[in-house]
Amino acid sequence: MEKDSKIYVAGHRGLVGSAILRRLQAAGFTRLLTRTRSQLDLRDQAAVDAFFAAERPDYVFLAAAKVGGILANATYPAAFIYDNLEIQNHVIHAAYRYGTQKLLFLGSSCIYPRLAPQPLKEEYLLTGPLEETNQWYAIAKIAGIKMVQAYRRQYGFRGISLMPTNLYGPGDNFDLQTSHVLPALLRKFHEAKVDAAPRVVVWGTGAPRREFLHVDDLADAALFLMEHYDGEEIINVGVGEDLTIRELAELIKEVVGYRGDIVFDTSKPDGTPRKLLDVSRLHQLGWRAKIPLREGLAQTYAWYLEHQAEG
Ligand code: GFB
Repeated sequence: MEKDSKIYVAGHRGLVGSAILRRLQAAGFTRLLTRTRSQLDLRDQAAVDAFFAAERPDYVFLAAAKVGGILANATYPAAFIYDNLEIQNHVIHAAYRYGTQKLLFLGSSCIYPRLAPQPLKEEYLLTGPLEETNQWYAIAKIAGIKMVQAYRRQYGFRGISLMPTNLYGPGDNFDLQTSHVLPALLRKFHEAKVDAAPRVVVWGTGAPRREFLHVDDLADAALFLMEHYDGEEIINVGVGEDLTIRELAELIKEVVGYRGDIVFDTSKPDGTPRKLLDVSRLHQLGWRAKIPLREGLAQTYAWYLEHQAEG
């Protein structure tokens, strides 16, 4: 990418898109294209087509998606499958049609079979049944991966797909009904501390294991791979280490400085027992995550404290 290449970041107000935008700005890219949802609804094919015809971006980071935690995924299956299929179909097809040189698509670690061996290697895709709670989202993301591969095979279109593990960081969704576990727990422990509440309720058994990557690391990996990787195979992006939800809760309790108890609500789903990514392919390509979880948590908590009034 040249510093004056025209680069479209789709979804620039989300957790991932905003981090990619910050990373590109820091690297000195000057022609960054963005559109808010009210300016351009990516579920509207004609509008996406008109945007690409007028702007003809050289590079596209496709970070626009409908995302949410375990409860949101299970509650809104239609929205998760429809919105994501629409957004990615329109953007990938328009990028191909209007001469985009390269596109980066973002999947998710939930595309892998629920009970696949750990750590999850890229080749485990489509080797078994998916996790029930987020299968709708996963199917849409798998369709996106296959679409990118199909356009490369048939048209020589240079699309690449990254599979990030669970992400967190500044700009995350802290709504307790729709968020992922990490921002939810930061908020719950913070509010319990402020209210001097005796306990914090954590969903599920606490036994599932998750891997967490700071979104600034993901953005750095996205820029690195856009510049240094051009292949059909998907690439996992993670840290290569995980912890239980119980351990995460204890760590967040410590970072927030809460002194009460932790209780588990086992009427809530656990989801996939474990999804640790195998990151050997990423390491071979020359990239590694840098932000340790405790440091990332402290920084995200500070961000939350500064911005909670806006939410
Ligand atoms: O982050 P999370 O919502 O999604 O939940 P997944 C992870 C684990 O944390 C589950 C537990 O076992 C939850 O039951 N958990 C405990 C909580 N307390 C809470 C809480 O207060 N809020 C939430 N949200 N969880 C997502 C998928 O799965 O992973 C998406 O739904 C996406 O599709 C994302 O792929 C990466 O990790 O289970």
